[in-house]
Amino acid sequence: MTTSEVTTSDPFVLAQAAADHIAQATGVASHDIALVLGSGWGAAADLIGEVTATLPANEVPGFSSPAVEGHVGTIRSVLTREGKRALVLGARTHYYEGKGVRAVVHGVRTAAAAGCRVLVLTNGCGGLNPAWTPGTPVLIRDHINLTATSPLEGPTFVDLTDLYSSRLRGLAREVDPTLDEGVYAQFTGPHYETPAEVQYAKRIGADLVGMSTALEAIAARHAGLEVFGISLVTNLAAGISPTPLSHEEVIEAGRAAGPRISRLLADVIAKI
Ligand code: 8IG
Repeated sequence: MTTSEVTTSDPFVLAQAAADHIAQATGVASHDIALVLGSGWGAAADLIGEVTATLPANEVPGFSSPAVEGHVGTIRSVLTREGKRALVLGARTHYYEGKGVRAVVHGVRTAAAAGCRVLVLTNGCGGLNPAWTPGTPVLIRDHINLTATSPLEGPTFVDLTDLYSSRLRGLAREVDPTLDEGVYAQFTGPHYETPAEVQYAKRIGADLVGMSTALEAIAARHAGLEVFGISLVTNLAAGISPTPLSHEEVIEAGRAAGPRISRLLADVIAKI
């Protein structure tokens, strides 16, 4: 089945169609854990286990090819050493692509429809703490949604207390006690912040600035998933660093941090 063969205006029906396609194409009836890989995290799934199937994302209903270099357009099924089935979504849709919030959270809803109970959200982002040099992983403790939108429609009053599971953050700190935590502010992008906007984010309590994750986390909570969020600080946010931001810097910081964050993610997954 291709995307064009699924015609529905209900995002949950579309997610179920995607989950059905994944079950059929991977031969795995139900998955346990889903991972969304952001900037710098492309290779981080390689240590999780054995890849048993790789699907081009654009063949799965509702998914499209990613817009950003450094993002991977595949959906992989991985068998972990503990016998769990992980669904690795390498095809994130960002809000700035203009496809709407439903498209942004389609992967999350697909993960839930595929049976997943835990969602690991990763991203590359800007850091506000100067001690976080490029390549530092930081646990997301909470978020501030600055997109002025929500993935939920209608009177859907979902509680977001402990959205980023303290249980899962605890597991991560057992793996690496040096991990810091921070509050992630999602801006819409695609431009980076001005230095003034970074100072604003700092004053309202943010430690990290990015263009993803918060909307996905909200949809995940609504779908009943337990959320683990982890950022890779690939650059100091604008004005924190004396030098301007570049996409090349972001890609390079991700490359350099690859082995450490791959090991970290695999060790956390093994404990879930
Ligand atoms: I990678 O500094 C990455 N993504 N908003 N700001 C925002 N998004 C980012 C940044 C950043 N770095």
